Amino acid sequence: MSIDCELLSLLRANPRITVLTGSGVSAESGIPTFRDAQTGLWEKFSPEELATPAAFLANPSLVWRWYAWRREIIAKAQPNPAHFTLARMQARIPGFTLLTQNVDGLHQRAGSVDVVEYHGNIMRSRCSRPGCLPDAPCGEGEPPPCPACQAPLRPAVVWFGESIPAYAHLKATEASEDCDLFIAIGTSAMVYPAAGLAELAKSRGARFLEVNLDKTPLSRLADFRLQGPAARMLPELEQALWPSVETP
Ligand code: BV8
Repeated sequence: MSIDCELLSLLRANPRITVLTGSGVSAESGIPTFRDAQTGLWEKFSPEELATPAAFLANPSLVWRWYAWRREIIAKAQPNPAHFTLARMQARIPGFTLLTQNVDGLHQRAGSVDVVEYHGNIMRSRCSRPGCLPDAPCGEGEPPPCPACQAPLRPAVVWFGESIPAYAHLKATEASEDCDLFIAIGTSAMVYPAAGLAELAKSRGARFLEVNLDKTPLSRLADFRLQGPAARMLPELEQALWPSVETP
């Protein structure tokens, strides 16, 4: 794969880089993307139907079991070369911020630090009563009761119709406003406000690289595109940048 030499010179000029990942980065770890049809028991539901406060209110047990099914898949998954490459890039580039829409925690397991989890983390649970426990241990039950107030626990993710946690929103906005290069990897750019971050970066003068299997609504904004699987594209980008680096 030949990489745009303008992109390589930009990457070599110690730029401030903000990366936004979506479920396409975890696809090669065996975690279904949101666009992939759900399988088995869950094939008759769409994620948008289940990942909402209304769905949880109406049928907490169904929603809890959907998340338990996803947690099981994630617990068995391993980070893939895309995750590891991003962790190495973060270690080598001082002004590197990683934002993720993914809730699987694979970036952290690959060694990335200070990951901004824009939509939370599926492996953590919190009390469904606002202001109660923000992080609670899971006991028995589908869903288990909060150990503090007995209200149902819920996964610590951001559902459709819920606001982005203030800290994540602030960090992501700042990192998108103040970067030289914004990189969107494995996201269909369908969900807002995450999908608006690339446009925000561009409006502040950043260049934009999109890494994806296909085109997306963001492709028209891209200064550079790497079309292909992230687990191959990112290691190849790393090799072109730093030929000596040993990628396992
Ligand atoms: C908000 C956590 C303000 C949960 C997720 C009506 C009422 C309220 C809000 C709205 C509304 N209508 C619209 C909205 C806004 C709404 C929204 O955007 N809806 C969409 C459906 C139109 N957004 C919200 O509600 C957000 N909050 O607006 O707050 C507010 C508050 C109250 C009232 C009004 C407004 C909150 C959204 C957060 C939802 N939570 N996740 C959980 O996981 O269960 S979203 C979830 O879906 C993911 O986190 C991610 O963000 C999204 C999936 O997108 P992708 O990651 O991009 O994945 P996808 O499968 O789509 O695409 C994969 C891509 O990878 C593809 O492009 C594919 O080509 C590529 N790919 C595949 N394999 C590879 C690859 N690329 C490279 N390599 C590969 N191997």
